[in-house]
Amino acid sequence: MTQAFESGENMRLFAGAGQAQTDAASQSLTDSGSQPRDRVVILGRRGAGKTVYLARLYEALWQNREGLLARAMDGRAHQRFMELVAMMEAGQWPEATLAQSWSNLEIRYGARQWMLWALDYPGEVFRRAFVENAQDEAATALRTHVDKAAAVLVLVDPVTAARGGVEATVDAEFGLSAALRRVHTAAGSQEVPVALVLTKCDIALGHIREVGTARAFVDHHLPGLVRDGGDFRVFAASAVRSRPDALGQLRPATDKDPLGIVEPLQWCLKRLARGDGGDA
Ligand SMILES: Nc1nc2c(ncn2[C@@H]2O[C@H](COP(=O)(O)OP(=O)(O)OP(=O)(O)O)[C@@H](O)[C@H]2O)c(=O)[nH]1
Ligand SMILES: [Mg+2]
Repeated sequence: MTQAFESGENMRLFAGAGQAQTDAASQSLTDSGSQPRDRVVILGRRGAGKTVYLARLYEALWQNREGLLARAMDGRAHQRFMELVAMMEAGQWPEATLAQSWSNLEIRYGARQWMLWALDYPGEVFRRAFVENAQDEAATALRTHVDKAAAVLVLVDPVTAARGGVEATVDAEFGLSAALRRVHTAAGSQEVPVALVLTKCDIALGHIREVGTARAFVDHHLPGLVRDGGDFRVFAASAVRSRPDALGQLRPATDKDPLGIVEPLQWCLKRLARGDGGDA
């Protein structure tokens, strides 16, 4: 089951692509002097869709979709992802995440192999780390992982971005731009690819179409993030489709494949593999 956050484990928690483990073709991620940058960090406020996205991403990678293959190093992590997927197959959404958990994944992409630490954490930790600058252990750990990010996946719920209240906007603009500024400042001249993923596009497409493209949506609704967050590539994804039940409640419908969930990671890994700053 979930390997929950415990004191002292915080350095190992966050989604990270670690250094190559196996052969000469394996890719060591980049290193910026004293601060090794060896992980892919997933950022997202409360309810952004982190848990659903990670579970469906793992499922897709386990099935070797889009040329990327993943295998959890620990069977309990594999089981946890599969339980989340099964829960959605049964029409239930996961509960809001209460404890941080991590899963060490072996990722194979072409001839390269990475270790990726898939991390799931409660969205409140994101707020404490980057809006409130809190000094508690979990918030400090998240900032530490951000300082070691070789690549970042930022998950944003477009419905909340378009219609959310002040707290959601503060998280999305102030919090995310603070996190990305921190990434780029710590990285110095080193490029850290950042993929911003608009989640839940099965229900959010209307909000995006109102503005035009996914990039235009971000420009329009999150101008503070665009101004202060540095360069990022925008993606749109639907980790799971949904349909209303008899009471009109949206339920997960897993009979259709997810859309666009592998591409952001694939893009980051291509950028890291090329290491030349060019487009993938
Ligand atoms: N339609 C649709 N709804 C989604 C999708 N992903 C997430 N949701 C909805 O968003 C809710 C929150 O998703 P989670 O993955 O639990 O969000 P989280 O970022 O892990 O949230 P915290 O753990 O509270 O930080 C889910 O319960 C669903 O109602 C999606 O791809 N499509
Ligand atoms: Mg969660």
